[in-house]
Amino acid sequence: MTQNNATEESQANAKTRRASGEFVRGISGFRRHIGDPDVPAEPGRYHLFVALNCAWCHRVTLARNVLGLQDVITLDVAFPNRTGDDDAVGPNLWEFAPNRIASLTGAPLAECTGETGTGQGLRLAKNIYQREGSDEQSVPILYDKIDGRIVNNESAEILHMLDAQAEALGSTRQNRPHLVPADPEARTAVEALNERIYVTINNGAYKAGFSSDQAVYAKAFEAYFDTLRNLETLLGEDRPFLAGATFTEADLRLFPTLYRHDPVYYVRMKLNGARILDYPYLWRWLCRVYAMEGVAEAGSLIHCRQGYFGRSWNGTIPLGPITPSYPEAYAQPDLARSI
Ligand SMILES: N[C@@H](CCC(=O)N[C@@H](CS)C(=O)NCC(=O)O)C(=O)O
Repeated sequence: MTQNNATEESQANAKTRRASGEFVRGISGFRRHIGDPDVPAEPGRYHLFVALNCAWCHRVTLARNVLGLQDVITLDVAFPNRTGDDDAVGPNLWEFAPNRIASLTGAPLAECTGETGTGQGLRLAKNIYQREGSDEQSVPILYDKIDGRIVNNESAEILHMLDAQAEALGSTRQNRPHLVPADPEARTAVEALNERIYVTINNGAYKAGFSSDQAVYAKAFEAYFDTLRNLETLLGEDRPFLAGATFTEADLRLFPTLYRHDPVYYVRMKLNGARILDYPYLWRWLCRVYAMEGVAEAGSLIHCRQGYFGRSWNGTIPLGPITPSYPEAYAQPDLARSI
């Protein structure tokens, strides 16, 4: 399988790089596609396992919603914090625990579900992989409820197949966006944006926040804000979306990171060079996408804050930002300085 820079990062010398303090993301192992001979596009057949604080899962919940597939693809939501060090099953595992109390709210989280996709009420995402002899444990997972098998666990590929098969999967959404443009030139432009956004923004945020080497952090920090400045200029050329007049995959991929920037990443990933609010075109783009049908419901900043802070440092979750508060601020495009 050839490595695609817009989807995953090089695993070259991954061990040495990790040992020297660089955060290196692994590769997803399940890579079948809806439309393959044994993976027919049928309404109601597929299920998604996600966590709402996971930025990669956010891609697939966004695709499910903007493509109008909420009624034909079912969804389970894991608790934002993974298992603790004292858990008998081991630490760092996604669990389906609808009654677990969130320290941020002092109550269970309404969006969290049990595991309903396999029909076995499993506790962990890891258990879904174990059934197929795999030791993977990540989310998102696209699952086939008819033959009881995992189809794919790579968000970039999952959103492509939902886009390509939306009609056959039963989408009834009028004027739904086409995430991958039909026009080859536009598609090339979107792919170039995808790669830069993946390397410096989507994965770059983790490279900055999770690396324990100052030089690696500083390089990721510079690349992140360099791309934000570049995208600000791009959107300043009188275009509502990154690739022009219509919403594409490039916008969908950028949104989860910028949605998390001011309320989470600014502190948690040490990306405190600026807020998105300080970029008037990017801010208005963020509000424009947030206002699209199905976008607001596809994510949760409560889950993000609980997930990113709930098990870090001393476990307390920052209560800010207060003025403005988020996500309410995303309904105020004019909050950013005038253009
Ligand atoms: N390339 C995958 C990455 C998925 C991923 O890294 N998910 C994280 C959550 S944000 C995870 O579950 N990590 C746990 C692990 O890999 O053990 C995708 O985009 O779907």
